[in-house]
Amino acid sequence: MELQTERILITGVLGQIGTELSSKLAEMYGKENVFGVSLEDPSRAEGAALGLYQQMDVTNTQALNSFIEEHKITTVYHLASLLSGTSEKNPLMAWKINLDPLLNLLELAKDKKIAKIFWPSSIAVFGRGIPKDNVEQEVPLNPSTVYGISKLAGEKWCEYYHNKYGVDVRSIRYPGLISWKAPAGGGTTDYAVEIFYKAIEDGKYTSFIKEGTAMPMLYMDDAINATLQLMAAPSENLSVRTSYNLGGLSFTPEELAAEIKNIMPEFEITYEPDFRQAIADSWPSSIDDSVAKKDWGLKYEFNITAMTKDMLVNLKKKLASA
Ligand code: AKB
Repeated sequence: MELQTERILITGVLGQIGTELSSKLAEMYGKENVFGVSLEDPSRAEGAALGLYQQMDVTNTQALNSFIEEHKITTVYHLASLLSGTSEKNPLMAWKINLDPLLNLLELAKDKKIAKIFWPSSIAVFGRGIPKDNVEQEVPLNPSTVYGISKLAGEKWCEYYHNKYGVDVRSIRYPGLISWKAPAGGGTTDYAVEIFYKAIEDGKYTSFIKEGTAMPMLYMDDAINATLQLMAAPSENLSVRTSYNLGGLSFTPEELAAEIKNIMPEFEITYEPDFRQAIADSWPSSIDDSVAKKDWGLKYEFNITAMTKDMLVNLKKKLASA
């Protein structure tokens, strides 16, 4: 196969990560070389930075493979996934959606029909038997959620296809991602996005995660930069072919509320934990990402204060113009 221009497909393109990643990739490679698919109605893709959008269920292997062939796709950012909360409610569907399309793409890469894959894993791969803080890259992985189990299996498949067939698949264990352009959906860390919407709309927020629960989080700008850095790194620099730890920030709901209060003094937070508290309790509080820093130069720009300020400014503007 001759690969000259990078032609990129993003699955789950209208989701929280895909919305921002597609704009960046369009700037880098030209909009005409960035393609997107998701379950959403095409009307939702109006204005997206995409050469072409198609409504598609990525578990439909035939539809996905025909699209890849027809548009001469070279690189796939496979973001379509069910997150932790939704997966807990639909375990078998989560397994199917989170694993089957990944295996199909790994097979395509093995057969040299695509050249490179990015696949998101999660801090959900961690579980019991390890310290809560500064969790290192290589530790025993004992996830207790169906989402974590599916991500752990996916990581091992990525490593297997790389070691056995030389497939160039790269992955990051994302922490909770915070962003204002597209809403989060179905995750345990979503409270840290919802809190901003409610602060602006109602001046108060009831958190489904209780006080004292620290989780690893990251602002979307830093997550997108890290993803692009990893994908641009020379293959020989990458020592991890399961998935790289990404630490970012670590904070509790009350610490985030205090940052919001610094800008909006009238803001109030209350707590009503639900089933997602048990998921949060099974995850680490903070992550050691020194391997990503060493292998491909991971770095961050946003701390919790800068992130809070940026979120409030941009989300206020967005909601005012809606
Ligand atoms: C979730 O909460 O499910 C996700 C994740 C940490 O992978 N944001």
